[in-house]
Amino acid sequence: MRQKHALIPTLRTVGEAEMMSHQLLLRAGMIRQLAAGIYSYLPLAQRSLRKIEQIVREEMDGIEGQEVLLPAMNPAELWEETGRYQNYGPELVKLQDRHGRAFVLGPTHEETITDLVRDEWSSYKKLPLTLYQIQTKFRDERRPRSGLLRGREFIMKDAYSFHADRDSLDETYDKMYQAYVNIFTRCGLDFRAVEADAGAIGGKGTHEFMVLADAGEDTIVICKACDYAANVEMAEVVQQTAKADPDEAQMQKVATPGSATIADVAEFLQLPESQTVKTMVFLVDGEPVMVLVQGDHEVNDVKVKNLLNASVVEMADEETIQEFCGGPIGYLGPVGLKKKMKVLADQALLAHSSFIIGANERDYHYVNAVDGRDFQVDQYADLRNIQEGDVCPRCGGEVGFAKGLEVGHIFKLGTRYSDSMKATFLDQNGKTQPFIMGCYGIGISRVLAAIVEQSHDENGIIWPTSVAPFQVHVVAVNSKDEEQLRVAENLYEQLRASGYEVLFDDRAERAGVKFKDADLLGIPVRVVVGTKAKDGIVELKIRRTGEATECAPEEVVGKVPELLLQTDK
Ligand code: 9G3
Repeated sequence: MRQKHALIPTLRTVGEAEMMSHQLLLRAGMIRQLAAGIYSYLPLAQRSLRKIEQIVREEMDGIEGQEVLLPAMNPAELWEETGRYQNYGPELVKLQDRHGRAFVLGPTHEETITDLVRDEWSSYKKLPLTLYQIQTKFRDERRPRSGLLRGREFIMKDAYSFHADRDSLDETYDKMYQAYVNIFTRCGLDFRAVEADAGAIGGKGTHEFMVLADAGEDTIVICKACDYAANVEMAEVVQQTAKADPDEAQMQKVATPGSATIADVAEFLQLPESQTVKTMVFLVDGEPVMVLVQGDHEVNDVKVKNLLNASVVEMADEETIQEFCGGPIGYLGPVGLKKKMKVLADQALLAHSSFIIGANERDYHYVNAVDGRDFQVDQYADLRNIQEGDVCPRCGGEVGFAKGLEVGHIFKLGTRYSDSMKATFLDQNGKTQPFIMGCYGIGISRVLAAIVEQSHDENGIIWPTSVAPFQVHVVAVNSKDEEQLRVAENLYEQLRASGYEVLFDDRAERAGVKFKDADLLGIPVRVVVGTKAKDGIVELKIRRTGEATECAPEEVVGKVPELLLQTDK
């Protein structure tokens, strides 16, 4: 492509964009905002998007995925069958056609794909079936921000699989997991597959694929020694210290005036917070439950929910606390409860020979309270949030926190949609069964931004060769100089004849502008044709490392493969 007529409107600065990927995609003339959260993809972005999509297609086809393209306009009736027309708020884009019929612009396509399959596919002999599409999704985010990272219109690859039984779903899920690892690796991303909490979408088993980037909205736990990663709420804590022998000393009630927080109590008693106990009371499916954790730890309510197999866990209200504990928040404990309630304790408290806990009375705590003597803990379990420095549940290495940017999410759906939509097949006994389903998403436009987020320097984007808009950037430094332009033109034609994708800066711009733009666009290999061209010398530069070498124009084509390899080291 010749830059003289190429729509690549580069900018030196942009206004409000704070996310690096947002800034650089705008400055490199790759995207332009049409409306909040709604972007046009200019030629360079379109070229990279198509490469990302091609990688996705190869990996989906590689696991027997069949590409379809579903409508963006979906009849509201389909979404009423699953109850999602009513459930989703303003984020769901609704419209009417000219006859006044209600439609939605698809934010995802579980309903649409299930409707297609229920009409067309009904024998176990034809399962499993994996369909996928690459399509524009609509989600009317209240606060779209960060460019392509949270848009209202974005490109998603969404795949859906249909199975006769769970084993078949598990098999496809594992293949999809591996395909995602391949896709994000081929895109040059540093990512982690994170076990996530099934959450609202239902079904057991779900993984998020997180790109490590400070721009990430999620906090994930990663091991510094192995590739373990998990959401904070899912990360398992490994109990380190052994159980302590109970303290012989008698429990004592001590006045702790105005010490309603862990910090106050620890300071008043001149002890570290790790020697105090934090008491929380939850309503677990309506039932009060007391949870004890070490003073410097945080209760993980998802772990409480999963331990008790509950569906709703919330903080207990004041009156429930008064009714069951008899004292105010800040002075709660398991000793002398007015009404019995289940008492859970985090496993870290097994290492305490006695507890310092609230006395269920304002301005009083107990010290030397011993479990089994002065109160009863019903169950010890892993109930706290993992912290920096805890050990990796998989390899024992040290874990740390990182910001993650979600680029993919895979789910085992089960029959959540096939039940509500009566999408069934005949099993081998001729019995009607609901399809067992999986769904698998990748944010294609989000991947583009994530790559830029992870791969740039102060001068601009540094494209991995697999998704770069072009492979080679030929720059004629002074396009008014006959000799330079001729040498550059020849190189442009030779490289293209050899099958490379070449961007040719033939503009009548000053050298400084050309070099700044070349750094900004981040094409992996640059051929600079400058004043030395008359001596038969051109410069080869690797954008990622800045490494530059000189050679004769006729040597350039032979050197490109090695330079591209150097880029992706
Ligand atoms: C909606 C709206 C927004 C939504 C959804 C539905 C997110 C919704 C979750 C998914 C699950 C998977 C298939 C590909 C992978 C992800 N935001 N989700 O269902 F109506 Cl307005 O999209 N779908």
